[in-house]
Amino acid sequence: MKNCVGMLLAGGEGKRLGKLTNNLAKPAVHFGGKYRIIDFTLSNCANSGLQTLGVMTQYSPLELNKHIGNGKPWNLNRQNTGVTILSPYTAKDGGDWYSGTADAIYQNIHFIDRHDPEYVLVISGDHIYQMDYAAMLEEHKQTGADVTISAIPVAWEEASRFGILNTTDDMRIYEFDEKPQNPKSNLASMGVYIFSWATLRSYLLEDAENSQSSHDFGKDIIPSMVNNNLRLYAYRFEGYWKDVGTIESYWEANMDLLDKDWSLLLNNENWRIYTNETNIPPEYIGETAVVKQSLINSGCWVCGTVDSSVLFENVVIHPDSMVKQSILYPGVEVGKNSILERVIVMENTKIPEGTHISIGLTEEPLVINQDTLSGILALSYIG
Ligand code: ADQ
Ligand code: ADP
Repeated sequence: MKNCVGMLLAGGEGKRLGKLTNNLAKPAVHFGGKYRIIDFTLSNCANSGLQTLGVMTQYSPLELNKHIGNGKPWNLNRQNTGVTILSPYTAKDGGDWYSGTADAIYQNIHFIDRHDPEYVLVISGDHIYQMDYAAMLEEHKQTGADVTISAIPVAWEEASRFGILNTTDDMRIYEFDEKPQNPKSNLASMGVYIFSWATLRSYLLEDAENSQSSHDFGKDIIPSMVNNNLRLYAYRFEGYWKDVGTIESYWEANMDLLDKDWSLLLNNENWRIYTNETNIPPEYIGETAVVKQSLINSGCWVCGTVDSSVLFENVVIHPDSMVKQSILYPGVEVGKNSILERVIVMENTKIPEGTHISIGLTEEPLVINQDTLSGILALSYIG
């Protein structure tokens, strides 16, 4: 991966994640009991042997920047290379906001040029997956492609949320539709691209001059490359991949960690997911506790029932309460005799004794924080 620079897009607002992204960039949202969403992509970079990574932040970057720090957990704390946070203000003179994903790369052309790479890997900070980018680069070289796009089949009813590809038998892409209303295939772009830098560079310069363009990879750059008959190839990814763009898919991806039949393994020794570690005491499981099919992080104190749930650090579950199919962020406390089902409870929320909130399987899981709690209790979501 020496002649490849990674560019990680981590600046999207993530509106569809609603309350989870108030004051927080989507890639920094908590995930899986001890991680942030972006840890999966950062760990993929580390495990693939990537040495130079630029992270483009924009919307509410404070916590994200703090989390990434000097990149040590991901072995990206090297001198000269390693990880560099690229905020719009440090980019081009004057520092406009990034108007689209391609503009974010365009404004950082000087950063990429400094490393003079042959290839550029463009990735997103909001996907849950374990992927070896080095294997993809190998295929990019073998096919002699200008662009390689990682692709995976998705459920047909979800296909219009993605960029959809059509390929020949040898995986050459002859058609690309960004979020089509009537998809002609269910092979979706994962938003993971490897470009030959010289080609991408010239397209970015041209795109920047085009006032009709929205400066977006999916909407502008890729379609224009297909139109110009460049060599675009799809790289078929085999494995777990999820775009956690909505509350429902975010909740599902957390639940997938609890299902032993899924192929997303946090205890895969060959593909560790790294994060910033904190130093807190072990969890305590009391004698009245019943815990099954759950992830329980350090510092938790459990005396009630926890079933099919994800508990981040320092969560307290008082006796005679039940938490099911839920995600509890750090420092949440659930009072006695409470029932929580299919909810996401945000940091340090105190659920009072005797609370009953059950969200049905057909409804979107409910996000609760201290500010919205009293309103929710007044409405009493009793299932
Ligand atoms: P979307 O998921 O809609 O589609 P988009 O909103 O463009 O992708 O965001 C991609 C990534 O870039 C996200 O990680 C986001 O945070 C980040 N980002 C967005 N705007 C940014 C900006 N101005 N500055 C910095 N970062 C920014 C894309 C592709 C589809 C593909 C899906 C797969 O366009 O073709 O199918 O990803 O999820
Ligand atoms: P279903 O059986 O519900 O139709 P799909 O295989 O179509 O399931 O995928 C449903 C969701 O799971 C999609 O969002 C997809 O991205 C994700 N997914 C795809 N491959 C895997 C996998 N190997 N393990 C877990 N989830 C996956």
